[in-house]
Amino acid sequence: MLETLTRGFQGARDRLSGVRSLTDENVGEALREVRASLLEADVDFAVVKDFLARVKERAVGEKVATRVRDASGKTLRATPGQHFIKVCEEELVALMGPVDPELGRDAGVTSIMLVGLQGVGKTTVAAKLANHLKREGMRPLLVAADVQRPAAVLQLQQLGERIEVAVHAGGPGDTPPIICAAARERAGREGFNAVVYDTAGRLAVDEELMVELGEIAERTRPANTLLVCDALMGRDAVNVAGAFAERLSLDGLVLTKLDGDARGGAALAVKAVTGVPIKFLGTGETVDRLEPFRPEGLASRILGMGDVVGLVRDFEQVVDEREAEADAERMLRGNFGMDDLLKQLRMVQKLGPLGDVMAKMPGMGGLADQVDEGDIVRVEAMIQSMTRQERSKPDLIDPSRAGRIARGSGRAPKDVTDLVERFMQMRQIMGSLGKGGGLGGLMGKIPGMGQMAGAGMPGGLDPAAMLGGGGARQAKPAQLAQQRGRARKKRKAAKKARRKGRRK
Ligand SMILES: Nc1nc2c(ncn2[C@@H]2O[C@H](COP(=O)(O)OP(=O)(O)OP(=O)(O)O)[C@@H](O)[C@H]2O)c(=O)[nH]1
Ligand SMILES: [Mg+2]
Repeated sequence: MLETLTRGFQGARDRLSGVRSLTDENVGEALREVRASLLEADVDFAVVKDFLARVKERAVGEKVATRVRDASGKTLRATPGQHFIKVCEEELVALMGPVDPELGRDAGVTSIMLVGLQGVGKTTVAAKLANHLKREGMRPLLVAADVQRPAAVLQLQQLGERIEVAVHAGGPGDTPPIICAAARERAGREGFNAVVYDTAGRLAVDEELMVELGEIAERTRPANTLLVCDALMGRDAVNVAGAFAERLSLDGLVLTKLDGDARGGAALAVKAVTGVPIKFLGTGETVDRLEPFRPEGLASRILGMGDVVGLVRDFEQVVDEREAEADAERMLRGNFGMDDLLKQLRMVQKLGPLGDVMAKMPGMGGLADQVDEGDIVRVEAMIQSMTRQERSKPDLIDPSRAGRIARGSGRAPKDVTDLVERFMQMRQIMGSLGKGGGLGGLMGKIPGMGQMAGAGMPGGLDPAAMLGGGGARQAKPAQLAQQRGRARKKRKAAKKARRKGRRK
């Protein structure tokens, strides 16, 4: 998902690594990489041109604050490359946002009409949205308003059964506007407080479809009209959105099949060109693969820095919120042991396919396909072979203890020392992040990121590294070297920090 774009921005960042200042020339060169990837991702040409011009102007023109003091008075340093990425991030967010994440309501009812071309995923999105609303405690009704395709009603009914949501279908000969009007009345009568209308698709924007949709809209007055487009449409999504917006008042867009397309350029351009904001992303075939769209999240994923906030939200779905918050606070104070790590890893396992989780972790996008569940199992085995004392104070683990732990878990002693070393780095990084004022402080920093980048994290937090290097086992040599380099840098930084700490 969005790999093409990520590659471009990472290439740009690599080009700027080590430069002393941002100049017309080096920024221009870096932006050539970005430009190529934007065009390859099928982003609208005018949008690309505009975006690059803005980034260049700001990156070169703005006075760069390379040193800032954080709340605790520690001086943080940002490199020109980090400043460049921060500008890119802010411009990406500006390009895709702002987005009002709330769905509209009318007289207490959240009604949503889904429109779009054939096969883009309307019916799937209808079920996903109903599922989403149900989770939020609402009582949704799905409406099968597609009489074009014979199997369409059955498809929605099957989905409805799976998520245990009622489906309203018409009788023989009923037209879609009649079906929808009847469904609206039924919702009022039977106390449904959300209604999702799944309409028929056409191969192209045609008059017949527009008339039908206009009539449905008139009779049901949906509080939200959402256009569904798939990522495979590329730049066409922008044209289609324009055509629909001429006839219907669109409140937003749902961009589907982001999992199936590396380009995803539509995500960047559609708001800028049509003014229609993206509201949701579809990232898979199953009903749980729907994400409220947050420009910040997508921007940081595009930049290869993961989606920390999205990840935190996923966590919230599987863990007790208050406990998680307390854990996070404690971890951000640099106060956590191996048991906490184990708990986090188990939570990660609960979140779903590891690759999906990794894709959202900072600095992890590129490794998403390469970490397997076995890595967690191996780390788990090592932690379980530690004594309680060793778990809470991993500093105790000397070579002889490491040998014992290795024997107990069937790993090599080096695996154990690596784990401990990485753990110490992670704890230190967490500690320095937390200094900004607990979890709220961390979250506040994510969109701006400058301070986070300055907090001694060349590639962001790197949970792959926590997986005992296992994440890199199947990585390509170049990636491996890059990762090792990064890990080395981090180790050095951690050592330095430890020395400094001792001196105090
Ligand atoms: N990989 C992936 N597949 C998706 C996603 N959303 C929908 N699909 C698949 O796309 C195909 C078409 O989805 P539908 O929901 O039937 O599309 P539709 O717009 O209702 O199609 P029509 O009613 O024929 O116009 C199905 O095979 C879905 O499983 C997604 O986010 N990711
Ligand atoms: Mg359909």
